[in-house]
Amino acid sequence: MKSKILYKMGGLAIALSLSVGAAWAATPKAPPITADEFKQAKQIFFERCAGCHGVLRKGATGKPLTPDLTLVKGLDYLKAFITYGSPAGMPNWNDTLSEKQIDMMARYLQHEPPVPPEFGLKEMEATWKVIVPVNKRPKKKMNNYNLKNLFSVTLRDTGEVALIDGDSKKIIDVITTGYAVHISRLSNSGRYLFVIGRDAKVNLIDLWMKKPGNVAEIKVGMEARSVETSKYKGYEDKYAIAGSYWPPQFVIMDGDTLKPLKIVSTRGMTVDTQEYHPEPRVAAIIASHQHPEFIVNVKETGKVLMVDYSDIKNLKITSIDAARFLHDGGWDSTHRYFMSAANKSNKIAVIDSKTDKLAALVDVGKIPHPGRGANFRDPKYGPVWATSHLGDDTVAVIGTDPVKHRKHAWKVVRTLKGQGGGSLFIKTHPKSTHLYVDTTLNPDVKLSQSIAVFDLKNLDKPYKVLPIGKWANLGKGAKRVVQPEFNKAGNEVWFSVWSGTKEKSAIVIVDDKTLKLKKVIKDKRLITPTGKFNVYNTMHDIY
Ligand code: DHE
Repeated sequence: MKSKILYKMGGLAIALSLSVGAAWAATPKAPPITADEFKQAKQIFFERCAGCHGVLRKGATGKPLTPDLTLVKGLDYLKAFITYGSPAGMPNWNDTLSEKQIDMMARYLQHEPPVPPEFGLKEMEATWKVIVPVNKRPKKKMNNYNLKNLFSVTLRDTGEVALIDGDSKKIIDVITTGYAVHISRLSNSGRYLFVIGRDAKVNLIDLWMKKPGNVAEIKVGMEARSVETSKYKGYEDKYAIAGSYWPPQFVIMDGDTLKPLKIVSTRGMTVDTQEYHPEPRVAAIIASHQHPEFIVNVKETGKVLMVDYSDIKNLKITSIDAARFLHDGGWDSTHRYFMSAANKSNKIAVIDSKTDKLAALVDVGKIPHPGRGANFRDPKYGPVWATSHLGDDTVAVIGTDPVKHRKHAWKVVRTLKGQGGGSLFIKTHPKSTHLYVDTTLNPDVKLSQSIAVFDLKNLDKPYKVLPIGKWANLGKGAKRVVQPEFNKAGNEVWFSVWSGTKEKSAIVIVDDKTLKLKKVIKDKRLITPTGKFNVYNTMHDIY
């Protein structure tokens, strides 16, 4: 069944078509909630809360929120908690949700969570559309864009991505996608752009068309964060994979049509206590360069799955025990070792994609959150990879060269002190001598609006602070600055600035050499930009 609702998000009213799934039964002792409120609260929970608390509300990065716990807390406590957040990492929602919505959410949380439906091949096929068949697509690039310096930019609250020309800084086009696209990934050839929405909708965009646009789409579940494409020699552009939070599973698809081929559940036992987990969500996925494999992080069980796609009918999966709460991560500079954050375990798991074995578990700071992390050459310790943290102000720098710097490999060789906790992403580029660290979720507005820059030639020097939020010149109100991303040449860094409202979004571009403001992109179509993915850097895993 489909219904239309109107709801407010950071001052922005949005009409959304919603698929209404599971049935709902009132929970005795819980405060009253109408069926319509329940439906709205369910959608807000899915869009804003499920990422941390889990669809079944059994807890993940965030606390469990099942009625046995929430009923005891009561309405006022829950309302205050949602309004003001907590120092432990719960954001404050009073600038995103209205008072009425907060009251509704506090009541909703005291009711039994609805169990969303499963999503098998039949359900996926029912949503699968090939918009432009392969034989109707161009045989060569039909536009004059410099695709290698194109950026795919998530427009969070409108369910779109903007394609921005990195040379002219102009928006080439805005393409309709799933809701709040989480990441963009490029096929090995750079022709196809894959994006995945929080609502688990995957869009395949052909960048060779005169006007790049959607050529296929599919919904692979109810909630998802990751998509990737095959990169091993002989399999370039052949397969795509999407991992979902709900249902907990991944699906391998045809790379040029998104036809679903093989669905694999990730439900199973945890690596430590070896007990059953009903909702082990698929977090980061990365394509191996060593074997025809996808590397799949299963968050709650703490397993890294090496999924061999060379024979999909007789699928071989090597399961590596890492640590619970696997989340995001990226390659070391050689593209052999996958550095994967087990965030609530405060560890980085190092996966050797050549031997398909765990190389090390490295203890780092509190709740590492690298994005894809940052690779550079430390003056003293050689090649290193770094992560910042959500839970403290440090940057952990880990040695990654087990051959020439064996003593330092898979050890934290330095701990840099950044601006504060609440960091989401960290970035550098082989051509840069700077390391950029955001503090997007820091409760101190001064910090969430600025970026720390370390000098990679002298890491003992204090970091510089770039007032990105101020440079965006968006008027009063708290801004969040998120995700540094380099252009192809490695001489510009792009930052998203958003405050949840239509009028208050921008991309700020900094000259990497001078650390001075180069350009601010503002456009009425540029609404709540979050992740930005440079085609060349994403294709070649450069970070
Ligand atoms: Fe993300 C990466 C999950 C919140 C923007 N985020 C990832 C990845 C995962 C993930 C698993 C790695 C994907 C990969 O590499 O295959 N993110 C989650 C969550 O579960 C979480 C914590 C809560 C949620 O409800 O989703 C969450 N993420 C956010 C945000 O609030 C951000 C800032 C904006 C948004 O989307 O609402 C956000 N996440 C991003 C971005 C990346 C990302 C931009 C890719 C960074 C990169 O450089 O690769």
